[in-house]
Amino acid sequence: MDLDSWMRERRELVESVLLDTVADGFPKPFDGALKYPLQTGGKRIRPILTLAAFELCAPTADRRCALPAALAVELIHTYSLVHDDLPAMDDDDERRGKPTVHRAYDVATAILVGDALLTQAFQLLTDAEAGSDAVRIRLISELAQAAGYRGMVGGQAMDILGGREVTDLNELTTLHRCKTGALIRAAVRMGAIAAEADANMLAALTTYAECAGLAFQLADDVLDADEDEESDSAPSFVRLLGVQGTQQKAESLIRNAKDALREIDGTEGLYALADFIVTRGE
Ligand code: GRG
Repeated sequence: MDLDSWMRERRELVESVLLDTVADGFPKPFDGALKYPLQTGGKRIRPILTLAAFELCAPTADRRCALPAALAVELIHTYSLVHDDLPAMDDDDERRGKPTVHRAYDVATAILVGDALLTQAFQLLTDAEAGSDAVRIRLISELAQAAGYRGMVGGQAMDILGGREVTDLNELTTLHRCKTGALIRAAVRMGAIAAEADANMLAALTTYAECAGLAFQLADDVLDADEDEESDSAPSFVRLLGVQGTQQKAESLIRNAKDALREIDGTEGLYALADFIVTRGE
C-alpha cells in the first residue's frame, strides 16, 4: 500500500478540524497562543492510529465518527509537548524547528495553553454527537487513565523526579510504557471503543498498541542518540542496550504488534504504521 497517501488522507482530515477544537472565542492574545502548537506540524501519528483502529473495527462506518476521539488524543499529546518543553522540565527552545510556546509567548502562557488543551480534550469527548453515552464514558475514562498519573503524567514524574538514576531495563520499560506508551495505547483503543469493537478485537488491538507504543519510544531513543551522542545523560534504551540492540528490540516489538493482528482482515494500514514507527525520522 502507499503509506504516504494513506497517512496524508487521514492527517488532512484531522488537520481540517483540529483548529476548530479551540475556535470558540478565547480572549486575545491567548487565542493565538492556543492555536500555535496545533499549527507547527507534527506527524499526527496518534490520531491516525485512532482512525485506523476505528476503520478496522467498523469498515463500513464513516471514519469521521472517530474524529472526536482522534482529536482529543492529539490535544493531549500537544499539551504534553508544550509542558514538556517548559524551563522546569526539558527547557527546550525549539520544537518541530520552531520556537516552543514559552519562547514564542512566555512561560505563564505556555502553562495555560497546556492546561486549556488538556481540558478541551475532555470537552470534545463529552460533546461528541456520534455514539451512545456509554461509549462516551468509556472514551473519557480511557483517555483520563492514559493521560493521568497512572499513565503519561506518572511516566513523566518517574522521568523528571528520579529518571536520571534509572539504570534498570525493567524500570526504564515501565517508565516509557507510562510516559509514551499509554497515550499510544489509548489512541488505538479509543478507535476500537468508538467503533464498539468486541472484546477479542479490543484485546488484539491493545497488544498491537502496547508493542507499537514501546517500539515508538525505542525508535525515538535511537533518533535522539543520532542527534547528540554524548551530551545527554538522560536514561535511554540506547544507553542500556546500544543503538543496534535498541533497534533490534524495536523491530522485534513491531513483529509482535503485527502478529497480534494476524487473524484479522484489513490490517494493511496498521501494519504500515507499525513499520513507520521504527523507520520514521523526527
Ligand atoms: C508534561 C505531563 C507531561 C508529559 C510529557 C510525552 C511526554 C510526556 C514528553 C515528550 C518527551 C518526548 C520527546 C518523548 C519521546 C516520545 C515522544 C512523545 C515524541 C514526540 O512525539 P511525536 O514524534 O511528535 O509523535 P510530533 O511532533 O510528530 O507530534
